[in-house]
Order: sequence, then structure tokens, then C-alpha cells
Amino acid sequence: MAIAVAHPNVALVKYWGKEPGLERENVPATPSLSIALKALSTRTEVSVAAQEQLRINGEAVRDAKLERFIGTMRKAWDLPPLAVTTCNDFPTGAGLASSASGFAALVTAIDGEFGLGLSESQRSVWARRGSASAARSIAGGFATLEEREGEWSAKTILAKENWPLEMVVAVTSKETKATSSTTGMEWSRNTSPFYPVWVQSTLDDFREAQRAVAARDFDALGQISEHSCLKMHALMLSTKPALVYWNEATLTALRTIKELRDAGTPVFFTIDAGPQLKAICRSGFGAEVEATLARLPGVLSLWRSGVGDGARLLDANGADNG
Ligand code: 2P0
Repeated sequence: MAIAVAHPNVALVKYWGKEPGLERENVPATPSLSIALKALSTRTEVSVAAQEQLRINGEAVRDAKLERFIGTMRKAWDLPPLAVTTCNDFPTGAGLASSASGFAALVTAIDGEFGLGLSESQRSVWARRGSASAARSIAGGFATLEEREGEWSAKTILAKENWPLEMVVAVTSKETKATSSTTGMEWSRNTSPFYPVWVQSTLDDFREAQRAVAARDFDALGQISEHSCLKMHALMLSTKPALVYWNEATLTALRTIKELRDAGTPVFFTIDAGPQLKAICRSGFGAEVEATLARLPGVLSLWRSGVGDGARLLDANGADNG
């Protein structure tokens, strides 16, 4: 049996939309940039079984996306029936990137169990075929997902040690979202009049965010991240039917982060395809940001996190030596 662990990631420059004709490969229409969330993780065990079995969070499931993905891997390797057991220590399918950590851990565990000998960039390409954001969870630290030598894969552009930012995740709903990201982004591409501008302008955001990470310029990274986030939500709102992922507490938390920043705390926000708010702050300010968000009505739970590593195998005793 092989056991792998992976963290979800928070995109600062967002991915929302696939390249026409390459949807099944999850080739993004734009590059993206993210930070791995150390405090949240997915742990996945893979072993050989008499019949294929998938268990997610303790329950036997049928999962079309997962089954299709394993089928795609079978076209490349002669894999036997698999027993896949995966657990998230955070809500699944609620805008916390469980598919990112999930596919990153799965590819890493399959690679480990069957000795496929995949390089990190090959694992990233495979994870992307499961869910594009999963490519970034293979890399860890500050990662970019873009086209590299003809394939879309992610790479760490700054190791976690080199910029120890803190993140606070404020959970405002634990419900599974009504519209999946995969469906929502297809609707946006096909119906939003803003979509072409989103694709074209995200390239500039990506370059600016890369520069900000390289220079460790917190203010510049905050400005471009909030812009990319709000622009993505404007795109979602202009989709038919409209994709409204926020709730009242999301907006209250957003306003609170701006107030904290105006009062001198180095912090900015981002929000993905769900109602949870993620605050990113300089090292040493996480406790203050967490305490402030915890007092808000509608904030159900919080995580405080540092920057995490990429997906990795655990040893035979389940210990993380990575
Ligand atoms: C991101 N999201 O860059 C953006 C921001 C959500 C909002 O990547 O269709 O689950 O499996 O490739 O990766 C969510 O999309 O979608 C996502 P698929 P995925 O993190």
C-alpha cells in the first residue's frame, strides 16, 4: 500500500475557464498562481484490490470524476483494480479546494504504489487531468500553473521557507456548493460577455503577481490578488445563470479585512468558488486576523495556516518525513 498526503491551495491569480476543445484535459485558458495551505490536508491510500473500491471520508462512494480519471491513467499503464481510501480533514466540495489536494494525493499514491517513476512535473500534468487546480498542489509553496514545454503543469516559484506568510480561512458554510467549478466555468465561458476580457487581462495579472512573489512585495501581491479575485467574481456574477458563491458573512469578512488593513495590519483577502474567505497576512499577524474574523456573525470555524509543501508519499508507518 502507498500513502500520500497533499494540501489544498489558495489561488491568488485565479483559474476560471478552460481552453476550448481541451476541456477534458483540463487545460486552463489562463495561467494561475497559488499558495499551499499547510493546515489542511488530504490523505490517500492506494492498494491493489479484487474489485475497484473508492472510499471518501469513510464512506464507499461512486464518483464519476474520480472513476473517469483512474480510467485515463489505465490507458497509460496496466493498473489492476484499486482500493482508494481518501480522507480530508476539512469540508469537502465547499470551496476549500478538496479536489486540488484530492487529485494531487491520488496521483502521488498511484505513482508510489506502482513505481511509475513520474517526475514532479509529470505528476503535476496527471493531477491537472483530474482537476486543474490539483496541478498546483503537487508543487507546494508559491506555485504557478502555466504552459511549460507544450504541457500545462505547475512548478514552485518560491519555497515556503523563503516567505513565511500566514493564512486564515474563515468558513462561513459547510454545505457542498450548488454549482461545481467545472460546470460554472463552462457556463462563464459560454455566456459571460466579460469572458474574453477576463482571459486577456489575467495574463497581465499573472506576470505582476510573479514579480511580486519574486520581490516578496506583500503590498503588490495583495493588490493584484484582490483584483484577480474580485474580477473572477464579477465574471461569475455576469454568467447566465449567475454564479453567486458569496453569502452575507463572506461580504462582512471582506469588509473587515479592508478595515484591518486600513488600520495598519498587513493583510489581504481572496475568495474562491464558495463562500469561505481566505485572509493572507505577513508572518506574526495570523493570530490577530483570526481573532478578528472569529468575532464576526456567520463565521462558523477558522483555520490558521502557514505555507505548505507539495504532495508527497508517507513512509510505511504513515509518518511524514517530507
Ligand atoms: C483556482 N478555482 O484557481 C480557482 C479559483 C476555483 C476558483 O481552480 O474543472 O476544481 O476540476 O479543473 O480545479 C476550481 O476549479 O476545476 C478552481 P476543474 P477546479 O483555484
